[in-house]
Amino acid sequence: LPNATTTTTTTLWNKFEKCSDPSPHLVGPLRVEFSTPVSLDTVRKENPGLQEGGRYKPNDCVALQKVALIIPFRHREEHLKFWLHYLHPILQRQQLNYGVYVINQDGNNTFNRAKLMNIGYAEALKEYDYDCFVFSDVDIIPMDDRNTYKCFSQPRHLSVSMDKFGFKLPYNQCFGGVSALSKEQFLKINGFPNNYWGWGGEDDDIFNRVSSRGMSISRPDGEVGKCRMIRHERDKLNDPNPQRFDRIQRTRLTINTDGISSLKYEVVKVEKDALFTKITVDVGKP
Ligand code: UDH
Repeated sequence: LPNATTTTTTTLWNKFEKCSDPSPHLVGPLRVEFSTPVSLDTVRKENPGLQEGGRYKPNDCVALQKVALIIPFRHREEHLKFWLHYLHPILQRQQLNYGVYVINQDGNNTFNRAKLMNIGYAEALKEYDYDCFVFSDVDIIPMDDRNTYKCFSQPRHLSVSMDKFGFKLPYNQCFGGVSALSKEQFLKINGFPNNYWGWGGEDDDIFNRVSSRGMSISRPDGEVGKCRMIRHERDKLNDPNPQRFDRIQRTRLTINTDGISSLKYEVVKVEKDALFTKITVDVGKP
């Protein structure tokens, strides 16, 4: 056969084949810095292969997982631009079928990170049959694309060696920052708690949920798991929650009644950008 015909046949064939694991497009360690601001327009131009709403799937093979990326959000526009600038190319090299959901808390009540993540799970599933959910703070960027933003046989903690903690895990039960749960794992723990208002504790409650349902935490090694956090001051309306210490003692008593099964909220607005779907929600107040 002439070469051209052979190539065409191979391409058509691969289109219906599963993508290989790991992706052949990974490059390893990445330069990550936040000194030069990026504009959304630049990031849009850098990522011509996206579908409206920040959706992507590889066009030469079938992605191994359908991943919804959920970002709890309010007033962090500058951080979001860096996140999109760095993450879109990484996620495409990882050959994921993915969508980016920015869950924006409306109004001026106390921030509720875990509830926003529950809402992201529910809203993403209304749009597409995702099988994996990656929950990411807007200000954390991975420094190695081998840290695949997908799900594993156990709930995954991805931001394991952060610059702000000297590239070490601050404590063994740590599950904050960036995590990944399959739909099945998420439902097994009844999702996340809805009643942690303000900063802190909700990530430890999620850890307790995972271990009380007999699961363990999967993590990349400390090299692959390196990430940078964008430095920032404490946000308004997200002061440390004084109830957090009591609440995390009671996870086993609250897990069945408080979670995705009891989630209540109102969607205020849905906006589709080329780079993300922004869902503004009323989460209520404490
Ligand atoms: N978030 C927002 N808006 C807010 C609060 C939180 O978008 O007003 C989201 C955002 O995705 C953020 C995540 O929730 O990445 C976690 O909140 P955080 O960044 O406040 O938590 P972290 O523990 O920082 O990273 C705590 C404040 C540190 C102050 C240090 C002052 N030098």
